[in-house]
Amino acid sequence: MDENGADAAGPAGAADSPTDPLADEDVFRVLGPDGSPLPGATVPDLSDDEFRAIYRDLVVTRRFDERAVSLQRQGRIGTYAPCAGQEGSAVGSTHALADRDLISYQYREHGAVVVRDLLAEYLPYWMGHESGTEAIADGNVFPLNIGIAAHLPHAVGAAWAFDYRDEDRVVACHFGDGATSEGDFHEAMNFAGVFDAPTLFCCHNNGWAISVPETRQTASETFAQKAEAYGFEGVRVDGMDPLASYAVTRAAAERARADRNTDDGSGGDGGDGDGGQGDASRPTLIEFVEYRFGAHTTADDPSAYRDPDDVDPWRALDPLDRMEAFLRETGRIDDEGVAAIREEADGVVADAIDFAESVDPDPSDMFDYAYAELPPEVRRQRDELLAAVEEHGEEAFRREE
Ligand SMILES: Cc1ncc(C[n+]2csc(CCOP(=O)(O)OP(=O)(O)O)c2C)c(N)n1
Repeated sequence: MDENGADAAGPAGAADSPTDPLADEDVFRVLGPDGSPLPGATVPDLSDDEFRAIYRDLVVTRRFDERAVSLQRQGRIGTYAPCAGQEGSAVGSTHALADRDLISYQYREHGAVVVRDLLAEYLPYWMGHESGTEAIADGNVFPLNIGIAAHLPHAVGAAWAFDYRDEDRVVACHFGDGATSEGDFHEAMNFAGVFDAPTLFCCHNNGWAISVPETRQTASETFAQKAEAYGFEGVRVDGMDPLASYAVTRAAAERARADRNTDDGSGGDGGDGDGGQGDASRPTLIEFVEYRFGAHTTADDPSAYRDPDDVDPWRALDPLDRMEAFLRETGRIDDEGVAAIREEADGVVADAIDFAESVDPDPSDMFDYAYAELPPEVRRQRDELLAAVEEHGEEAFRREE
């Protein structure tokens, strides 16, 4: 068996991988596979421009993803985590938030950064520049997190702080199904449930944690049901349906805001219109059921652990195709509109790449962000580096092309 869990008999876990995306009836959907609203489904009450903005952000995210993989192959960025297939949940859910709400994500939800219009500022991160994580803070996005589930307690802490300070803000914390096997997930969920921290736990069940299929990740029937143990609601939604992702996140954010700012005499009603007499603020666990079309990262080869044919039924649910079909069918976009958005996306991504490649890295950056005050040993290392740069010149420390 190799390090990906595959053996000579074929991809390990292939039989366990989810192959029928529509089999589970408890998954909330607005759009059918062809982009038509399902019978009886409530389409979110958005303006034509808002619907088109969701589509535009999906297209920008897909374009970014294609270019990022290509940049990595050319050696122009480091290892990258592709998101194709998963744009609907990141984009749809972020559109459902207020700009003041905080996003804490894992490493694959690039669509959230696109919605916050921070692509150019963010891309330098993938080139190894610390400025890429610093800049997105201005758009209320925490730096991405490679340590699986390690950001969940921090996200809940931030949410609890918003509550403590009577700030009308919620936190959307994104992570994969693999994160649910970490202690941090359970500690964060428990704390949020006990202390009403206004947190949206956004679990992206993309079928895999690298080579581990979801059926080997948990013996629970669903990831959403784990919320029950912590005393709050868990919902399953089609993460490849941007409108369903929007609707579920919107409802969860309203639940998290409920009856906030009411015990300080401010008269706020948390936006639920009941003068503050409504239900208590509650967190929600949202399980986005979706699929990763490509590799885990540019360092991974998924053919080692899954049958490439398994992807096909999920490609039929492509979030971009469904959103485009919905817009066309409802007369909100035509060929010209689609072409204009694609052209705009090409430009936005090209500009982001130009910007990122123009960033002049400062080697001392690597010491600047972990500590408010540098511990003596780290300060000594920084001073040593700066002295060496002074003596030998910066060029001596740059990688040879
Ligand atoms: C604490 C920790 N353990 C192991 C890893 C190695 N690792 C990187 S990504 C990954 C899989 C994560 O899968 P999942 O949470 O489902 O998210 P996905 O990559 O599928 O989006 C693992 C185990 C890590 N980064 N952090």
